[in-house]
Amino acid sequence: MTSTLENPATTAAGAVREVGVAVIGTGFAGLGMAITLKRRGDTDFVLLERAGDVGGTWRDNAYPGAACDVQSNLYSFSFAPNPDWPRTYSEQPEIQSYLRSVADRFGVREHCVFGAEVTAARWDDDARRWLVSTTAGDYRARVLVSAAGALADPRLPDIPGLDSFAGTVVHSARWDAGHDLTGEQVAVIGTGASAIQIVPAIQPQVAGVAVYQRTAPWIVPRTDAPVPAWRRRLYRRVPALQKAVRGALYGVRELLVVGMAKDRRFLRPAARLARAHLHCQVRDPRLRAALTPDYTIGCKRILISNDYYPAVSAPNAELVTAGIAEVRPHSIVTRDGVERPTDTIVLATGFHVTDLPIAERIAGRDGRTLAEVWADGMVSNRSTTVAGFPNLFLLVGPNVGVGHTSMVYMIESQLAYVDDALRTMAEEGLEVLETTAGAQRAYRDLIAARSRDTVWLSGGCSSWYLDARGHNTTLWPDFTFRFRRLTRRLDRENYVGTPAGRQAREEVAA
Ligand code: N01
Repeated sequence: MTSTLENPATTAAGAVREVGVAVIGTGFAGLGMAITLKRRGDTDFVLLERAGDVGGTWRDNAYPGAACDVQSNLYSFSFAPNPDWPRTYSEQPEIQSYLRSVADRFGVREHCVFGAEVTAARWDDDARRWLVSTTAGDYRARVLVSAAGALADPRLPDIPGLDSFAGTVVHSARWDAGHDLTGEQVAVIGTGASAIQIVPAIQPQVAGVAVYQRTAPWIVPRTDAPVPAWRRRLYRRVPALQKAVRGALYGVRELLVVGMAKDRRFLRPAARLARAHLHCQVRDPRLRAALTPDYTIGCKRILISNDYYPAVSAPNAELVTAGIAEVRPHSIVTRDGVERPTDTIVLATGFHVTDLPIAERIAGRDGRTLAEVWADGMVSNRSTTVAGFPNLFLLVGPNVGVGHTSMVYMIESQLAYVDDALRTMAEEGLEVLETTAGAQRAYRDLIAARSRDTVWLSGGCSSWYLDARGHNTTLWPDFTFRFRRLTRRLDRENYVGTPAGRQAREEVAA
């Protein structure tokens, strides 16, 4: 594909722009896809971004205390190491600025159309193109890549009376930086990865913070530290050293898979560490009991923090475990009848993951949306393609999530797969490439078999990793290097390809 695209500005009203590849989103996945395309010499593509800047999840999650709980040396693109990470675990502003600098360095920004929310995408079987409608105009694309992310759309809890609340309600992923919490009575609902970062960040500032906990999380110490200037210099002079550190971090984290997916006994040291951490940081036995998890470690994401337990133990903090009965205009009432005056409610209640909103907007060959096809659970071939949805690639799709290591590693594995699919299409002169239902069934069976003995299914918790039927449709249930091996090359035998000018039906029958 060669480019005729000089300026991917908003299309004129009514005009439909022709592009080779339309990519939805500009987070790690979208940017990575753009860079992969450029490396192929392909510049005929657009990145459709609903917001006004690149960054995706890391742009949107700008709540106080937002930081990554995977070391930055690992949580970054392998092809764009950053010797200047200021800390072992970076905070949101550094990660966002890294993504912006990657976009600039690789010339991705000129392909971005900002303010372009994809409202619908439909495969036109006659034209063999994706028709993509956005709030900034319409596109016709040969290939559609959804890099919309799994942690993109906030999940709001269904709590009686929440709509009647007269104060401020804010979700962790839609933080209002202009709202000053100083001196307020704040309610934080949820105790996941986001909440345990928000609570210590706001506790010193507010008059009072009530943390509404439904399930106590497992928390281990955060071994964070500033990266000294000499080490940054060393990384700059000897990039191989930073690469080696990255490799070591990857290897150590991968050991967790043994405990989570193979043999539960290997999780015991992590559980002991978490219990000792709680014991050291919380002296009050009643509070400690309330903070003690009642399920196997690893069933939900293992959290890392040194300041969450001290924050909930502070005199102006309260851990509320009674369960929320209702929200009133100026208070929250728990099931034990206690009413707590509240000025601001922080919803740290997670995201739509097993019911991705983007899936409701992408319709395949027979007109059904991904959401409809996935009504009984998300299925795919190699987490990336779906039967009935030709020339569509999903990044951060079903069963590609990881709780123990860097998501960027998984994204790069998928990028190699998409790259090989595009190469195959070009080499074989294929206009259409579609995976088979059989390949999808085989992949679903592989996921089910490898998930069977994992802590996510039998660890005694409910988590966003599982769908409404209790199936693992989000996590990759094995070592991540096995996913990389599986996606290194396109499994050509699992695809039907249609050359330009040939009838698709003939090909499928052949
Ligand atoms: O969301 P979550 P999150 N009433 O879904 C509770 C990534 N991340 O935004 O456990 C009361 O994990 C819910 O309770 P329960 C990371 O992958 C990464 O914190 O279901 N409570 C839970 O406590 C993470 O896994 C970083 O019983 C309600 C919380 O809300 C993912 O994002 C940082 C409720 C939701 O937890 C999501 O994390 C932050 C209700 N009606 C996030 N509904 C890094 O550092 C929900 N809850 C990389």
